[in-house]
Amino acid sequence: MKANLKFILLLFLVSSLFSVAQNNPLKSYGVLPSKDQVAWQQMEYYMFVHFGPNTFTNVEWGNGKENPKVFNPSDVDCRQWAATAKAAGMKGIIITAKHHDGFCLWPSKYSTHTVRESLWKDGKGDILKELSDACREYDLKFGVYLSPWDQNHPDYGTPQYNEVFSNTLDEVLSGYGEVFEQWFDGANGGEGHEGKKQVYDWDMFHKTVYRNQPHAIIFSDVGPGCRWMGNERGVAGETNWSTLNIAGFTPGRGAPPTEALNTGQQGGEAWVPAETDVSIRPGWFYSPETNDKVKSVEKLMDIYYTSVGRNSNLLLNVPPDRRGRIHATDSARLMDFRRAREEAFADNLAIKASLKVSSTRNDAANSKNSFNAYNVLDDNYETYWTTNDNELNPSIEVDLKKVQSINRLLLQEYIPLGQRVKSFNVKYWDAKKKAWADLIRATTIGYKRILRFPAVSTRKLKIEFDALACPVISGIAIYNAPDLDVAKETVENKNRIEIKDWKLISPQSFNSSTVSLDGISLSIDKSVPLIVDLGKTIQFSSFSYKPQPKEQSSNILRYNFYISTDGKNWEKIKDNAMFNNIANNPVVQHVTLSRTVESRYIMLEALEIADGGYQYFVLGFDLYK
Ligand code: FUL
Repeated sequence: MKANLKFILLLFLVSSLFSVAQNNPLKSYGVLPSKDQVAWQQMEYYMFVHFGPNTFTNVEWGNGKENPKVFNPSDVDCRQWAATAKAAGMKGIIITAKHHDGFCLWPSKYSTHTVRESLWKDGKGDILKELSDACREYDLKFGVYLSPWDQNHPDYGTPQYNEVFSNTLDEVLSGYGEVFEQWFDGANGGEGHEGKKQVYDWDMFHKTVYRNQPHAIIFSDVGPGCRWMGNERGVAGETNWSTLNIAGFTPGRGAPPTEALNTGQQGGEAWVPAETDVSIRPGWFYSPETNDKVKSVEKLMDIYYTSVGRNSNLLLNVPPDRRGRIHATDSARLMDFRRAREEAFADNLAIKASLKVSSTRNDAANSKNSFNAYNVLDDNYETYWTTNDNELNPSIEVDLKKVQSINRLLLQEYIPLGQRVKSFNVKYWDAKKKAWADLIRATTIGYKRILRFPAVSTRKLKIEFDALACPVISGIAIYNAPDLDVAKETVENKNRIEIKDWKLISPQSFNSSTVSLDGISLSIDKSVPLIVDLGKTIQFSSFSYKPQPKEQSSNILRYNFYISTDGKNWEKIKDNAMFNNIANNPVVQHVTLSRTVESRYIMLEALEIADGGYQYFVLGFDLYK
């Protein structure tokens, strides 16, 4: 009888505990990612490939009038691209199927500016076919970039173009197997001057994508799948919410402010996570002039921390050369980059740590509790530690069991339940003072956050969270990574001409004696041209203009460039030319002239400023043999 009673009591206890758990299910918080968005976020790192006529013409934006015959790679090998991406640790490849010049890398029936009209394979080739096959072979996902802005198509600027673009999408998305991401570039250099203006039918484009590829992630400034994070330098916001307000905004000129794109918005109405697109070279397309400017492994590691380490995927552009192969320098750099990542994250010093938490959901004492703190140390993203609903400021102590030198902390939230952590404090145990000392304070975690800090020797770390809903932490790891110096990015160009006795003729008030021409720092009224007396007659075939390195700022977008032997009679060498993509990617602009010229005076005349304003910056000017 007594035994029976005990049994009944036990049963009662177990079932009431069970019902506590049942009555206290962990609820999601705010807007949530779709399953496809979670799977996409877990890809973390994949390749961008810019390839097309620009590969052969040394320009960043073709104008659609180029002869399609310029596209004539001697030795295309998409399997080499895929093998390189695979060996680099990437999960997929996105190709510029059609850039702003309208040139299609497949024989589209909706265009007359395609590989079919080129000399490559006698017009019988199809890059999309070769690349999608290679991606399947190497188990990589395949994605496509299609620029809505099209400088070649005769219908551009009319309502018919929307049909054309939708048909083009349909053709690409139905012809080459599964597409994981559809990239819609918002860039449009054609509307500020005499260019044609197109009102895009985004609704129709999205329907076409989803009809063909229901699982595709649509990239644009405002998603809906993922968003541009506001610059092409590889630097996502330190605060980075995957949520954003998108109502009333469009890709391109109607996009939210770049600041909002960079950091996302707490409580934003849609889940639109950040993707960081950046090129391994200064430009997006291959140019022999950038063979010595491939980003260093230190720089790539830095970008890794400011992209994947800041809750963003990394889309790294590696442009094939004129053979149609990834250049040896780029591919060697990718392998070094992979090794550097492996080295940095080889040894998780927390793997055998003991943990102490301020609380655990339901029952901290129960080691079988499915919200147990030790879930943060297993390798399983699906398991996590969390607290009761009302505990928004819990903490976790990680005891490494012996003193270690540490300089990296990796944290992951379980995003299928929403992005919850607003900020967190990291402290380390100061053994001498026998007290916790402040190490770092940071905002937002999201899918993945990696913090870098100067190495400290300690046995214990404590993380204190401040969350919008009880934090759901899926992973914590601690490392001691080799510290790499971010090497200088610019390499001296051998053809640069040293100009010593130059004089600034305009603007007049500037005293040019103290600085060199390649290091001037001028802010000039749009109406005032930059005129330089080079001191003697110089022969040159290209020049470079160094803008302010900030997106959408006061830099020259359109210009005229003149030469003169007497400073009075001028010959126009560049007429209404454009520093392509300077608004989004304000790197040094290198302009090759159509011939070698001889001149004593030069004049750069600004016609349009990137931010639409009335002043422009010149931070350097150079001439090259
Ligand atoms: C920009 C474009 O204008 C560039 O040419 C490049 O394709 C980059 C990825 O997006 O907006």
